[in-house]
Amino acid sequence: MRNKFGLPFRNISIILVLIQLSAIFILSFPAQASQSHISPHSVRDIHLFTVEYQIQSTSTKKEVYRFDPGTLVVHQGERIRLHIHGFHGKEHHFRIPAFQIQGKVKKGETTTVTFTPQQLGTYELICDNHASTSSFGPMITYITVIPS
Ligand SMILES: [Cu+2]
Repeated sequence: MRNKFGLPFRNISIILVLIQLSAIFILSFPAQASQSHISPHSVRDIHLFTVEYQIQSTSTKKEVYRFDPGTLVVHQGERIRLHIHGFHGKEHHFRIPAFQIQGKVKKGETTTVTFTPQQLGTYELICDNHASTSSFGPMITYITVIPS
């Protein structure tokens, strides 16, 4: 027996069953409910690079060391794993005084530090070797903590 589409009724029954099974399958995996985009167990990896800029002309030669990027935005209570990659400059001794962090990164190496900012505000990650313009800096990244 065939319907007006020329399909046997048995085939339509099979299609209907497949549609029902698909719906059951899809509904059995609800979308992850997420009130906040910050999971207490997750860690966000951020990569920072030590770079050097130079200009040279017949009359002048200047260079400056920088962290790239120079601004980071993180959330309050967010676990951050900061990887600082040494590209340019032999060695950089850095500090994040607000988070009681200090360390050094050497050329060709990566130094990783972790922290979980609790207070809103903007904090400095500064290189002591290149802290000001007189020492080929300032080599500073500003870490801004915003509400989660
Ligand atoms: Cu430096």
